[in-house]
Amino acid sequence: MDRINVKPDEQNSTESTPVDFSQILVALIVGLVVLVIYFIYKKRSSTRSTFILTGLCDSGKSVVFSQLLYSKVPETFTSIAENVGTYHAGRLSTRLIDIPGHERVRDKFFDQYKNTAKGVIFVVDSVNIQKDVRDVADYLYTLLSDSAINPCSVLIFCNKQDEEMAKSIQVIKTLLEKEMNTVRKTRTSKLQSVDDSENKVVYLGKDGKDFEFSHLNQNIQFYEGSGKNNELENLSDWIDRMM
Ligand SMILES: Nc1nc2c(ncn2[C@@H]2O[C@H](COP(=O)(O)OP(=O)(O)OP(=O)(O)O)[C@@H](O)[C@H]2O)c(=O)[nH]1
Ligand SMILES: [Mg+2]
Repeated sequence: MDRINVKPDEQNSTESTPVDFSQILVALIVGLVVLVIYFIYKKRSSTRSTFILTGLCDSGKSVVFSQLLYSKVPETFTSIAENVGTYHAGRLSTRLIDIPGHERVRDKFFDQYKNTAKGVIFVVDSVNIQKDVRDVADYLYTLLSDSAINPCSVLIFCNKQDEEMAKSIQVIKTLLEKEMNTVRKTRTSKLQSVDDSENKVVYLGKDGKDFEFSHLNQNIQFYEGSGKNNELENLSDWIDRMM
């Protein structure tokens, strides 16, 4: 009988090597960790985290900005560009952006930052509010109509309360609600008269009811204080709560 001689290493090559499951498991875990880190990083970089100071010229935005960041009153001039700085609260920090109030430039800067905003601080000059109410309400209506602002909390900060002639929060709120009502009427009737369906006017508030801030879905608060005297505790607490 013929014998078949098979060399030992030839014999081995026909057997399958056992699969090392522990290596596959390690590779899977590493892949999973990398994916989780990637998604956390992506989410962080795309979430809204900045706070924007806006409002009419001379309302005191740059003074508030400087007090919050450096605890000092700056020598201010009409801003022509934004101020950007880091606001610290304990171990946390966030970016604060002071937008110039001048009509010609504020939209450009606001558009640049609005999608990064978590909160918008709308600064009002409590002394001149009666004189300025039309412009203040008009700008505020435009801001609140902007869909980019929908996810933000909005703080209407009634500044310059150190002045004797400053109006109280309640007076300012009532003045603004009345004027926002007029702005809404004017904008919607203008649109109907020209039948301009391209330029959509956002109807803020409840249909058929006078305008009230409480009718809006957004979280809108009114606080008062003084940038000049660094009476900004309620404002900084509001930022701290959202950081
Ligand atoms: N009395 C008083 N004056 C203030 C206060 N805050 C700001 N001011 C004064 O208001 C004026 C305008 O202040 P700014 O901070 O430059 O105003 P702003 O809103 O940055 O103005 P723009 O940069 O032009 O948009 C300056 O003369 C400030 O000294 C305040 O709390 N009380
Ligand atoms: Mg300024």
